[in-house]
Amino acid sequence: MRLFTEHIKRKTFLLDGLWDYAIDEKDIGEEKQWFRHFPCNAEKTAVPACINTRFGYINFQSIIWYKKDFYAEGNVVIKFNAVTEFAKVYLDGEYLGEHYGGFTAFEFEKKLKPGIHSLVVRVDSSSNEDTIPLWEVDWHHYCGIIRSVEVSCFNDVAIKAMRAEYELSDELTSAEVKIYVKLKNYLPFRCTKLLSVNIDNEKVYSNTVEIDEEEEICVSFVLKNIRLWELDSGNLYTITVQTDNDDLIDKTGFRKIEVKGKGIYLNNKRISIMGVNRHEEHPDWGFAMPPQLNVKDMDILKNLGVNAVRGSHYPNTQLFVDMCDAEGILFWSEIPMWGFEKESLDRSLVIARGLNMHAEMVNQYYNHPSIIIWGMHNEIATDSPQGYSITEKFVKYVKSIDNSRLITYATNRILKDDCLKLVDFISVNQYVGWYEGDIEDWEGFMSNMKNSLKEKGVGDKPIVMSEFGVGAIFGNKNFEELRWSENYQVKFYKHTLDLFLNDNDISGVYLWQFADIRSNAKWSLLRARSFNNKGLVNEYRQPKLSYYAVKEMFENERDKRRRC
Ligand code: ADA
Repeated sequence: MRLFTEHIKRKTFLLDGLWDYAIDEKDIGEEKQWFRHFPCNAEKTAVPACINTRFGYINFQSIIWYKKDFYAEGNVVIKFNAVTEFAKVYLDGEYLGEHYGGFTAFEFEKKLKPGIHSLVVRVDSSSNEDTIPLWEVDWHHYCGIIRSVEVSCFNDVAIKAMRAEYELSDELTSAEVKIYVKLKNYLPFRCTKLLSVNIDNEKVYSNTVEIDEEEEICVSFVLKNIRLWELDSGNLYTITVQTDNDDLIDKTGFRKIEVKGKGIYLNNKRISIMGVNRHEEHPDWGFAMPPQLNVKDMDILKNLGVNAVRGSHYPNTQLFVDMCDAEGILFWSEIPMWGFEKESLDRSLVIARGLNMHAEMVNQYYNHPSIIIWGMHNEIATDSPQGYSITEKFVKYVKSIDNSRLITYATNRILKDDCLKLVDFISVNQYVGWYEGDIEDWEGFMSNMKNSLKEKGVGDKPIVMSEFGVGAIFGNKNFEELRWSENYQVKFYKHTLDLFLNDNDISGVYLWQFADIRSNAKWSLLRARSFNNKGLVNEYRQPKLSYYAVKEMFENERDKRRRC
């Protein structure tokens, strides 16, 4: 699940494998107490996986029950790395807890007698006006237990979390580091433990701590001669927190990201983002891509020469973000709030769920140095008071829990957007040359946009072109540059990249998109084959002509910047 070992001492195992499952489209399972008496005709399905990749389930978006028996004893924590979307969890016939939100982890704990225990999960993936995502999005609603389920057993004290905060010196050569460690004591009495914290091989803390029930320890120290985390060189430090019988290992990197005038600066150097939007999706696996497919995507991205990825439109697996950390590739992480119109934006459940999704994303991904951007939402009604109010709430909240990264949202209504002053930089989704106008109309659009931003008083903020692209059906090559052909896509990117990468007002690009994705079958005229076909590679990662054209342009740009 991660690129490195998280625990050496902790007793932990995965429940991945075949589980019993039963479909509950009529929603009778709770009444019939399936959490106690699981249907006896239940068949098997794999976890982690999306049910939709099985025969006959492609459009399934309703309730499934899952069951798995396992042996454990003591203080047991069951961690679900992601369940899409609404999970109710029962253990040995009793309700344990519930969680809403499909792309972040959650856990429940219980003291168990030695023996076989029965875990039942009711997964509801239906959508309505209160769900994030809404029912209509431009991707496929895959559902199920999409990431691993992990069981850990503790005798006494557990290391629950570790967060590494730091402040770099002006010269970026040293850092004042604060490591916050959360401990939980499962014993019914106060307990004493020797706690140590190492950064790489250097011991920065070793002390006896006393824990009642829960304790947070802050370890402060100055780290000198820092190897900075940079583009293309993901210099990482390993932080190991341990007691006599538990441990937590994580990696972080030291870097400074900020906005100055119209530029985005990493470690005091202005950067030009050369990125793609990527859905963590594959038609045979849905969201539950096996690790090797994620590794292969990273191979393809490196070969393409990107320096950034936007995890459109939901938090990605930690494994993928770990790879971005290790490769020195910037990552934009966002919650799946996509395309909300103003009517849905002041619903209290939507606001509460959105805030909670931000809280979970920030807390779980905090230590990743590659994440430089928290994305608040994508293409919502930011031209309305409701859009303003929710954006303001999100920005204020996220800044209050993490003030070390940049905040933005992607707008598809740049000329009438009312929320731009709330964010650190402006992100523009625009499809000139596809849904509107011709490729040659981009110049006119850009100059209108810049004038309008000046008039709105936000002309001094950096601008990132967060989405632009055109559809191309893999294999459709012509002598002409007609729409839906690979040749038209090449023409489009040659024109737009030439324009954006040479424009000093533009701080970066995220092409739409890395790979073709399965999409909304109802939009058949816009989504040929029921896929969004704007990928540089198709859904099986076969390269289109545009892949090579973009690779060449990114390489030239890198050379140009190296020479400067
Ligand atoms: C939007 C949206 C993407 C995708 C894209 C497209 O900008 O954010 O998810 O739907 O348009 O292909 O039209």
